[in-house]
Amino acid sequence: MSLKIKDLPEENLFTKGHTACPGCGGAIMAKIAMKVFGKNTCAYFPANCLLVFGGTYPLNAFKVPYLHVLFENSAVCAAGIKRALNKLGKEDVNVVAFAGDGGTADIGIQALSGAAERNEDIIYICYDNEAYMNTGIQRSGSTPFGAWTTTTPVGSKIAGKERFKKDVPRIMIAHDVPYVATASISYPLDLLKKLEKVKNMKGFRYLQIFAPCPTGWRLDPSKTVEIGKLAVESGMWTLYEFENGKMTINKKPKMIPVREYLKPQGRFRHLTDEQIDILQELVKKKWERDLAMAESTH
Ligand SMILES: Cc1ncc(C[n+]2csc(CCOP(=O)(O)OP(=O)(O)O)c2C)c(N)n1
Ligand SMILES: [Mg+2]
Repeated sequence: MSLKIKDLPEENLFTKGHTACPGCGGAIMAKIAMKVFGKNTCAYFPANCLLVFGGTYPLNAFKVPYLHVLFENSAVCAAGIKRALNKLGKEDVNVVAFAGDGGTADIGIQALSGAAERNEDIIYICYDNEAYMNTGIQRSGSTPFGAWTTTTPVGSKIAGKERFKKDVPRIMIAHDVPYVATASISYPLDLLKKLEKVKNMKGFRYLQIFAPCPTGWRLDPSKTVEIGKLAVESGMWTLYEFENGKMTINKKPKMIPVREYLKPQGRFRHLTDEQIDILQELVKKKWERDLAMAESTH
């Protein structure tokens, strides 16, 4: 039976009193994830917003043991602790790394890849806000094409990021681990299902959760959930899971024009019609590719 919102415990293990910006998608992710994972969990954070707004003494919001590790090595730290806990006979502890997209797509990718290749028995969550937000909105490998960041400025010669978003879930699929999924804070039931699944599985589990950042995206903070829905409905973000070699698409996008997703966000305000066409074409190709993969693996 799949988990519903009303089934979640009242108690928060990621509590109020943290210092996230209004409308932070990462905070929503942490609150839901910790309700599913429960008390028997320990968490590992490389440098990121979540650690800073939720795990800094004396304002720590996480009510489970957690450790701040280096930017480069959250996956291997989590894996080492999991092995140590097993040796102590504590095999039922959920060991979870909570990394940002920068700590995943760029700086932590060698540790992530190594841990995945060894099929370490951990849960790795990347909350994807599409830039290095904690240090002031620098572009990461996960920043989408065209987006303004402080390191992809808008000027007369360049206009936002010139390269495309690095597709880390597909890189993880190539590691042939037991479970890889994409999710979004805007689709809580789908997210709950995936969190519950990773909690109850063994081996390396990777979940990349779309987590809008109103501050970095120059978005009205009341629109966090809405923009996450537009990302999925436009095809910019696909909800899927890859389990034991099979890929399943969890939501077929309506394929609304990508422009509808871009419009509310100041980080895309400068885009030309030509750049929007490039993104629209990219979305189409990505969807066709995901669909083909889902069909070929079933
Ligand atoms: C080796 C290293 N380089 C740079 C930093 C500075 N730093 C701390 S948090 C951060 C941004 C993290 O970005 P991301 O992983 O996307 O998480 P977010 O802040 O967006 O939640 C950076 C660059 C650091 N702590 N360690
Ligand atoms: Mg980030």
